Amino acid sequence: GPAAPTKKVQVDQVAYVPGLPKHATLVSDATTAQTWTLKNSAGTTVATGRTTPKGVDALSGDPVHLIDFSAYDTAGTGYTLTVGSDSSFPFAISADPLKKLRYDSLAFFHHQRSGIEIGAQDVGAAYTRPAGHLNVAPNQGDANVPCRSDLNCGYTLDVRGGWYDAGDHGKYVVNGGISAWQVLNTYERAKLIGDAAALGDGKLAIPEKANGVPDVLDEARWEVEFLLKMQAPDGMVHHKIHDANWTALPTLPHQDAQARRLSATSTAASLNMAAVAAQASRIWKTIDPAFSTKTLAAAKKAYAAAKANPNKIADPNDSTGGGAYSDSTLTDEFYWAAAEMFATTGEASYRADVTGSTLYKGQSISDRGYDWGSTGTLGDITLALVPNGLPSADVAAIKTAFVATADKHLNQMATLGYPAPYREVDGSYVWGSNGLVANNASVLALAYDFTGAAKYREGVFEAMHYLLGRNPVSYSYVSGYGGQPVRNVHHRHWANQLDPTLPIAPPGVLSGGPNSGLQDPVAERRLQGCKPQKCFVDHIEAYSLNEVAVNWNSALAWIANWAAEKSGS
Ligand code: 9MR
Repeated sequence: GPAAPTKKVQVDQVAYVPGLPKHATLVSDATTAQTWTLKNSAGTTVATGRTTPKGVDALSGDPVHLIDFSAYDTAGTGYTLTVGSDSSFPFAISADPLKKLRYDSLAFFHHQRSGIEIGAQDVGAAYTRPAGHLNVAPNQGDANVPCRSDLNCGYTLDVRGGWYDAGDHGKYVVNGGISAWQVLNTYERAKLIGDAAALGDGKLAIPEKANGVPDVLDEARWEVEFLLKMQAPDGMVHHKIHDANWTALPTLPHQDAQARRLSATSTAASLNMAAVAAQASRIWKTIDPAFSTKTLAAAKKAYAAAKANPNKIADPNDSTGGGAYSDSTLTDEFYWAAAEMFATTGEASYRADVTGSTLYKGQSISDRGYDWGSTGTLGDITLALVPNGLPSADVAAIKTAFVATADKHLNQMATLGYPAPYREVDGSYVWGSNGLVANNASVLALAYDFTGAAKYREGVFEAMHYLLGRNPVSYSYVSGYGGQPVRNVHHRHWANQLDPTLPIAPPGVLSGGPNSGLQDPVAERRLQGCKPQKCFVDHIEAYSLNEVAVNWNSALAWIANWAAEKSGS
């Protein structure tokens, strides 16, 4: 069966931030309050208090008590919380780990780069590897990739570069696009209303670290350039490129011997690329005017092509050798692309597409959250942050929708033993639940940005605590962080569980997290009957709940950067 939770006192195994609330969870059948003890690294008791019994928790099935040690606020490391003979993992009271995580979470993307050597000077000896998919044997490479044989598209494309999506070797426009967008939005938000100095040049260990351009932009550009290459001669954008069959585990990118193929173009991919390229155009406007012009031209062409082909849906069964990433509802992609085109150009036609959308004024924001198939909220984030010519009442309505959704999250979190701002309407957790937790935390963060109300900031940190160990499986879902971090994420290079000469994931990588769908053989075998937040096992073959992916790490990077900014820098 699933590994039993290792702890009865569940804490953020990394850090609580001085000046902010500090909550933990006790698993106990006791119906009366219990005494908790906070000890420092010397084992000396520094605070005590009583738990609040909360009964059986809906998302974990655990009988839980709340521990509130907010009143203790002395910075330090090596604290533990104890109830009876049960102790928590140690943790810090400090902002320092978050200030490190903001960069480690962004460093993930460099590891995922295709088409370039990952150098030891940037990533260390354990993670260095040759460039992948540059047509160097045995790679067949991405330099001149034909379409799948059933498509007869009559051309090949040079689609070298970009980021590998996840633990696999596929490159998928709709998921790569939202990830690049979110990394870019981390910067754009900081530049407009936050602390952009923390995201300057020289902050990441990447080849471009001394080129005078913020590293976070250099990293995202690696993906944006790839997205542009996926554009077909008619302006539509190919949905994805991947191997004919799934590569074995482990296989490093340069060892992949399989044929690579473009899947058909899709309306979703075209709109996604248009949105990200338009966003890139305004961000690089003064940094690199030629790139800004190039991205806007590609965006306009893709947007026009999508309007002319409004219902070209990616094949939902095209999942041999790569994920399908198929989505049949495109209202949100149209809205997001229109919002980015309008925010960048101010042109009337894009404005009409924004204001004429059924999603206008915050209608796409929901407490389920946003992801690769539900992108309207990305447009709303842009319209709420980037100055534009829309009526101020309409922009206010968008902000109000963020705040109303944040209130729903807080209401739900107040009922939970392990508060996380996410659940499906049926109470389940889906593939990539941690990504949804992090994205919903960004909605709480924006509600704080828009209102300044402390409860929303608190909600963001509660979500972070869930991801970093205050959860019913006692894992920190971020590699390298905490007393029991995930080690065996599904990845074809970080496959130490299968080959001890290979590394575990580097620090700062987010596991997809619990998935009650049990969609892989390990999950099916080991997790039958699990409660949603407990449907997790740290096993490399459990790809439906322990893979890593660019969209989940971009969500982590967004909230880690926000949280670091709000922890005092
Ligand atoms: O994140 C994707 C999730 O929403 C889907 O339910 C799942 C099955 O289609 O696919 C996930 O994405 C995977 C993709 O298909 C292939 N690369 C790895 C991705 C993360 O597991």
